[in-house]
Amino acid sequence: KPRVLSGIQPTGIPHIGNYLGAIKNWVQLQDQFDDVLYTIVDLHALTVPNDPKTLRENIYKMAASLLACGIDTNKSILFQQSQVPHHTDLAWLLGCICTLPRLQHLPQWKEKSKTSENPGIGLFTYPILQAADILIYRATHVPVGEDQIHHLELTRDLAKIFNNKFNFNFPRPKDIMGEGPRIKSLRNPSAKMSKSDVNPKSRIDITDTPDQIVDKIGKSHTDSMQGISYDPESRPGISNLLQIHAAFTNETVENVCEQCKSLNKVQYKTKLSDIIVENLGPIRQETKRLLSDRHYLDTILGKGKEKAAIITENTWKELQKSVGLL
Ligand code: AQP
Repeated sequence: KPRVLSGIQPTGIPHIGNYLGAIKNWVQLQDQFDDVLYTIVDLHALTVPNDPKTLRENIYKMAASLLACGIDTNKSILFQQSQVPHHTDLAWLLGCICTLPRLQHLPQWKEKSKTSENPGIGLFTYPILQAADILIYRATHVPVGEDQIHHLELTRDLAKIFNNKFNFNFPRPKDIMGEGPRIKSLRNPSAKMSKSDVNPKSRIDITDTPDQIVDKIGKSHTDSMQGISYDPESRPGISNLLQIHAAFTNETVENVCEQCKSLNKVQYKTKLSDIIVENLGPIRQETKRLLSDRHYLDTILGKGKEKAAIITENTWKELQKSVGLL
């Protein structure tokens, strides 16, 4: 039976890259599948230095943001990863069958270990925990960004090795690539838009005010060429803005270009700012409203945890029997 699972790190308010590249797609998947789980992966957020107070706050911020964007707990299960203990239990079992070179070759590790000072073991092994997040639910479909494809491949490999070794029956999870584009930083269009970018002007958060949106789009990095055209190679800045535009209005980039070809860059940036302000307005207000009701958020996450935990309990029992612990 198909089951969808995906996760997002509570490392701050989601930006429009997270929204257009992942969350918008998650909202649609709730109507396409009967069995859908979304998890706030707080244990993954611990792989980089974290202040406890900020993390606690970020978990609420992420829960409120996801609900405001349209995640509906009548259609999907929304829960906090750390509150369901068998994710880490399974991660241990998978870690015991995963070889060192398999992790060392992952492109994200190669990249992240270069930029982090003294990276912890958690940053190295987190793809194993990610595999456990998926396999403990026997999820069959995982919406992922292209940066996560290698980790899903690892998940499939570990499932296969585990199944062969212990005569188990993990399914082979498929990736469903979201249709959303990869949104680039507004300050450096060769880098992706990221929550952890030190420059807040590089991204638009889903709770940014109209003034902030106008300011960030107005100051976004473009080029000295005339007019509006789509060419990610030679015009990465303006092409990024066109992608954001098309994703918000559910049009093709070609269509958007056609409509805007007579505008100059200042006029185009004003038009795009208006579109973003209009689309994010209700999300900003709803996130703010939900954040002022912590009791409600606790209730939602509490119920999600209960539902998720029930699913994992049987699998964990079977796993223990298979490996000889029970
Ligand atoms: N720039 C982006 N464009 C499109 N999609 C994006 N995603 C992230 N950045 C972009 C997608 O959002 C989902 C959740 O991502 P995450 O928060 O779990 O981790 P991330 O990919 O590492 O996102 P950030 O914003 O860069 O966070 P930090 O800075 O904390 O690492 C994923 O599906 C991701 O593909």
